[in-house]
Amino acid sequence: MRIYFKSLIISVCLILLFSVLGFSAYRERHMSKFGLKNTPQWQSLEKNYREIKKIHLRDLFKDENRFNEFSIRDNDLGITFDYSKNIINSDTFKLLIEFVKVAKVNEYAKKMFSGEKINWTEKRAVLHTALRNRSNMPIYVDGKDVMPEIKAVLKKMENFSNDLRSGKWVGVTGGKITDVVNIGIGGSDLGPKMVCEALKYYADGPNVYFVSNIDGADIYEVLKKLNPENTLFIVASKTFTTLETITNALTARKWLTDKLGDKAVANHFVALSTNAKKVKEFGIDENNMFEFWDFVGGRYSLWSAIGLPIACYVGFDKFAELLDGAYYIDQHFLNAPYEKNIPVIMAALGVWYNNFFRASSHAVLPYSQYLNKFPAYLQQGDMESNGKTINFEGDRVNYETGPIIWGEPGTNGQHSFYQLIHQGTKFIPCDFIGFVNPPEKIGDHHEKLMANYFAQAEALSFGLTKEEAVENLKKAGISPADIKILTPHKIFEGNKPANSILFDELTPRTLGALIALYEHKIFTQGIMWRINSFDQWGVELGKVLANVILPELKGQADNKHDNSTKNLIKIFNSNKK
Ligand code: G6Q
Repeated sequence: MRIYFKSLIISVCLILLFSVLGFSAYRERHMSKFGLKNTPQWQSLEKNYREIKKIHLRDLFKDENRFNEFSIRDNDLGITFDYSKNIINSDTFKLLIEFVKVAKVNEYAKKMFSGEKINWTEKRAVLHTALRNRSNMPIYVDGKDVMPEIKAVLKKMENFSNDLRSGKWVGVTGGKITDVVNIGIGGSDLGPKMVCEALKYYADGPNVYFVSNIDGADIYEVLKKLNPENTLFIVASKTFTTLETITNALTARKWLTDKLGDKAVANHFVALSTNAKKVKEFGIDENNMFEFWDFVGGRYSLWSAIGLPIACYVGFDKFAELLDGAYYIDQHFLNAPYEKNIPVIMAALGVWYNNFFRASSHAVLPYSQYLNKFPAYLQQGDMESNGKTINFEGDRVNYETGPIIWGEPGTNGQHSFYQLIHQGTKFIPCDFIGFVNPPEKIGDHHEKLMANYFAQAEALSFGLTKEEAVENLKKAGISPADIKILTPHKIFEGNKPANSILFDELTPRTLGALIALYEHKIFTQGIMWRINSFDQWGVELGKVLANVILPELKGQADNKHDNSTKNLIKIFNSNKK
């Protein structure tokens, strides 16, 4: 009887144990059903957060091995990624990697790279990676290998940019094209604009200007500098229906044809688009159209025909090097183990601060004037991708998703908003981006710049204690009475996290790699948050309402709105000259 009772107890215990284990495995497999926050990974991270938030980076750095443990060096690319100045210990790191694993980031990445329609709300594949596929591997969408078309457009871009730069392609009056104006907005503007600025040092082609805003001031200020005989317009629009772009393109066409006649359009206009019909209707010959495809999202399109202004500005070889750099990171992202995978680690740390420390923003601080447009570019890349509230199952998430991305190049930011990062009440993780060797070398500018790059991350992490502040004031000969008043203001709490991304050089290849690192960071976070990073329905409503209001501003329709909008429109209309 006793033996029977004992085995009964053991069996009950075993059943309980297996059902708990089985249940947690089931729960991992069905994250959505239970909600991310109820997964064991989330709960373990929450527990780790409660412990680690009491520990200062000063204490974590008592471990001399910390840099070795939390940094990655890749000699082939010439990049060092130091993430040791993050508020994590080995346990946190393991748990974060565990979270990436159960989110199945690599599985989803493979789906993206192989052309599966992971952008399910638009029923589209997401294949910006195919545009920089430097291997001979075919990539299929709906059973068709897309690589031959991609290669053909790259060849066409190469021929065109060579002809333009060499003077073989001339204006209607035989003049060399000295100025190129890219007319596009959003993804058809920010990427190529950022890259042209970043590679300015290498520029040896025509001047390149970017017009995006529907505000007439944008195109007016560009056109007034130019001579139509030497100007080429690139109309960049995936849909070729975007109000801003078409309005600017029509203004440009009028400016050109008023001076050079209708025939001039053939030599002075090219189009980058997926919409051949609309391009034709606009009056641009199909031969002068550079195609791209539905599987290229706007904000991921600089690798496609949308990169034509880059090829014109720095030459096609440099554009190809940009693709090489991105391809290098694609392979790293697909193949490196999560523990050594830079974009995965960047993403996991971002989730750590966003969801556990409740950081609502993330600063991107390039210590390179050439990268001055990088934060603005990344604002679209990140915020349009991960500014979502609906998860894979169509439910509203009950956790935070994409943070606010912002930043300015160092050291300019130091003389403006760094005060708040150091001593304000907001918790802001920062990415410091720097280069060991700048393209230009002028005196000791670079050492001075980089001294600030290293100093700022150090100051944010370690701060200045009360004792150190008092000591400094004493050394400066401040009176005891004033020391008492000043001390609280002189303390830097520190414990503000920073990633340091340090490339050996700024070249087209490393720039391509940098952009791809952030693209894959964004992708990884989207998967971890279980949202679609590749649609952008949130930009639609405002466009629809603007179309309703436009005729009201022209006196062609009645002003029927809420009390505020109605009165604002009334004031606009009655004060219009
Ligand atoms: C990006 C968006 C958006 C788009 C612009 C311009 O991912 O889709 O920024 O790039 O609205 O669109 P068109 O290229 O179609 O003019």
